[in-house]
Amino acid sequence: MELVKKEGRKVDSVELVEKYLKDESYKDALIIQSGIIGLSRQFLHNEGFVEYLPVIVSTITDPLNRDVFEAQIDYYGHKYYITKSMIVQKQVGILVHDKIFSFSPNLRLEREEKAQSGRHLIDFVQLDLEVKNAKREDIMSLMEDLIIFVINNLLQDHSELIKKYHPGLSVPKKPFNRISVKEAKKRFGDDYEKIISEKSTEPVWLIDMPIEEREFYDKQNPLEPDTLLDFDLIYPEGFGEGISGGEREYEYDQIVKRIKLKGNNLDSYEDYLKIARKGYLRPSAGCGIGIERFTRYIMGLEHVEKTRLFAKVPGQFSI
Ligand code: ASN
Repeated sequence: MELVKKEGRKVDSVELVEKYLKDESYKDALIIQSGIIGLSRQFLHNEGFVEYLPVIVSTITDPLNRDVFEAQIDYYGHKYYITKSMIVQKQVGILVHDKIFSFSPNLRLEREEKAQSGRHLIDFVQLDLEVKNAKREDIMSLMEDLIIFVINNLLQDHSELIKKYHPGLSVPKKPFNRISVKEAKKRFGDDYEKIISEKSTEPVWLIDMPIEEREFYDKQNPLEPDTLLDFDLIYPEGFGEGISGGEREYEYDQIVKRIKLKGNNLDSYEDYLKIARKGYLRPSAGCGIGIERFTRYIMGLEHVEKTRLFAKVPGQFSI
């Protein structure tokens, strides 16, 4: 990894505290966020899910295949990676319980340019869930129900507060519209994700990502082998991507083929590949919904930084 010569901006800790005390939107966003967490948990418990505690360090984590810096810790002569997502642990978790979720803190050391996107933090939490033997349709439908349940309840319990920040927010209608990446590129060009988000007034599913654009664990579509059986959810009104997920690869040969296709080194996945080689992995599907982004969308805030205390914006250093 190349060295970063430029120094990131250090945020003054006292100024930060003063900002939290002066700007009421932090306090208000945290009330909504607390509601999102409680309602999502209630919804998933009602659906028969078991909550797992998050895994923070592991010998293996999501490769992500994006331009982020590696975060690793040397410990007794071995390397621990800081979790970028719990995808691998979820695939093992569903062998123990069929339906699982976790509020999983993820560290992704994004480039500082990402600070401008309005939706990137290097340290964030996703509600990550996985279901054994599920298809992507099942997870998309489940997430539609979860979003509708959460927004419906929040609009009832905190209508004045939400109206103050996001007066146009309404409960989305099921089923959400969907569009394939191929179709989206044809209609809107390379900037399709941004355009779809800005043009929409309801959330939209973006499906069938090109195989080379996503990680090895999202399942290749056998009927259309250049695409995956996966999905993203795009929030309306320009709030951008908020969920990603899909069906999973679980067969050893296919996983190896997919890791090689991404040009990744098989050795780094040995702990995972050993489990796959033994034939333990099972079909599953799942996804993750970013808690800060969900809060930002509901509150209609300009930047995710406003949705939590101690937010870590790419390129900045703070308490
Ligand atoms: N949580 C995502 C999923 O389940 C993976 C990710 O965060 N990269 O597909």
